[in-house]
Amino acid sequence: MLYDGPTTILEGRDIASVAKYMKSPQCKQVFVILGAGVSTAAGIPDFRSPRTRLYAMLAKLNLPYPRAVFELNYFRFHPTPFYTLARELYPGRYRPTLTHTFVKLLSDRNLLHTCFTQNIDTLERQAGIPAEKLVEANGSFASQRCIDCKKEYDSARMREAIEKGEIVVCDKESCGGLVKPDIVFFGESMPEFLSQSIPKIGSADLLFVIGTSLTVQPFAKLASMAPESCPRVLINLDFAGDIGTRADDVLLLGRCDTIVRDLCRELGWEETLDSEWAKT
Ligand code: CNA
Repeated sequence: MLYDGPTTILEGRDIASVAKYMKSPQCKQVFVILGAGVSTAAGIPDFRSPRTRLYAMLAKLNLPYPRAVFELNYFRFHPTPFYTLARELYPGRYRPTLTHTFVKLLSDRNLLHTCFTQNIDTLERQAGIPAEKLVEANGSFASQRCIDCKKEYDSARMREAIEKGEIVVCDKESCGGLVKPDIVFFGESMPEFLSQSIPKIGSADLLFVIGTSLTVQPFAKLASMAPESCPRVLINLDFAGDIGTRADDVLLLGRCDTIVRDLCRELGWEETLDSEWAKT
């Protein structure tokens, strides 16, 4: 049930009230949760849109079911679908969006505590969000290793092979295991740093949830771990999770780049947003 009573911390549930709160001394630790929706404007579709090129490409790869592309047991015997996807999403082909740049501005203004991302496209890094404030919960293409002996593989050689469409095999003598980017597959445990970072959200003064359906764990529960005293702002095309049920939840439904621009205008950051984005 959406809450429609009075707010307790914000003056109202709108962009101007969020901006005013962000400029107040109460707002010191901002947390951000990102999902596939922040990268759609960069040209990387979320996996929910059947009319996209990525979806069509996956359909042509004869997967028994779409999520098989991220399953270790399937990969072990059929690495081509994942390698094809990796070639499509490999860092360097896409440019960060205004929304990624907004998170970088939060960091530049010493407001950002942690940005949790579910994305594997590394656009947060490309936007300049510092590594120590970034939790790439599903891993990334920034490193890779053998699925059997776990030996790391050289990044430049990996990039070259992926570009050529070649499957990479471990270079340790007599191993021969397949090399896989450090993306978390179904059935693999979440990185340890993720479980260490999750409780920190209990100290949030403000939470932005952007471009995610909040349907995949642990993200589905992460937003509800923010304290009641923390305004939560959802910037998304649709409703997500339980955001909207608390007094200081703000629902900003629409395209994230448009909403982020409106918020930056209200904050007096719009020019910097554009100049920082131009550098990406
Ligand atoms: P999702 O479940 O596909 O949800 C995406 C959400 O974003 C939906 O609610 C959309 O309505 C919303 N959305 C799409 N475009 C916009 C936009 N321009 N502005 C605002 N909202 C928008 O994706 P989640 O991230 O919630 O699901 C988690 C999966 C998807 C993770 O495991 C990811 O690894 C995986 N994924 C990642 C990428 C990537 O790295 N860019 C791409 C596709 C899927």
